[in-house]
Amino acid sequence: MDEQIHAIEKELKKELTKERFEHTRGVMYTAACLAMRYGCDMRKAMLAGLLHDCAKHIPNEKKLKLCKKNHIELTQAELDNPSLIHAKLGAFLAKNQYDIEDSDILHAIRVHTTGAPEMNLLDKIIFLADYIEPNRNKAKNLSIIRELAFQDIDKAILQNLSDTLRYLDENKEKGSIDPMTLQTYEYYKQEADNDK
Ligand code: DGI
Ligand code: FE
Ligand code: FE
Repeated sequence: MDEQIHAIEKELKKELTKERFEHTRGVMYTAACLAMRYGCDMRKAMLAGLLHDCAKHIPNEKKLKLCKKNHIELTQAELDNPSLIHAKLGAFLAKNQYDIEDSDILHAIRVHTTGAPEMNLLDKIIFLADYIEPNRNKAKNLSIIRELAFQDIDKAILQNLSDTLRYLDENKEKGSIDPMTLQTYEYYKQEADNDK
């Protein structure tokens, strides 16, 4: 195994819960498979997958403090739902704690929770791998999205987003919908309609 990947794995194993660490490895290998399928840089996909949730274990209060200290600007949606912050803060830590300089990897980590309109291939791969990795078992339509992910990545992204929006609508205790999640859905819906 690549030395850098191995060293980061070792460090993350100490920081994350067993479940989160297993999820992280699941995302890393699922992202590698999607990178093979779609001709993306496999190593970048693995590093982004490995580090995408590196800020997840930090308590919300500390997340807010770290953002303030490091001048990381937060949106109203992130202030209202601090669990969303792990994406932006994760990109910061990937750079400053795990020495990742590649801007594509950092961007994929940054947008992995809400997605974003016009995601690049690596962004899409991490967004989807996070949703479909083998340890996931709760979401609706998982087997359909898993199959779709390897057939038509944009269709899989659209189904993922539409299911997430429905889930948030039906489970209000999970917090309000970030306008970015909605914007991402609308962008990929429009793209799909344009292709019809
Ligand atoms: O960090 P993970 O659990 O591996 O996955 P993630 O970063 O995609 O976060 C998943 C959670 O984020 C899931 O419970 C849905 C939630 N989420 C996604 N978009 C939004 C959202 N939560 C809120 N409140 N608003 C959103 O727009
Ligand atoms: Fe996450
Ligand atoms: Fe995740």
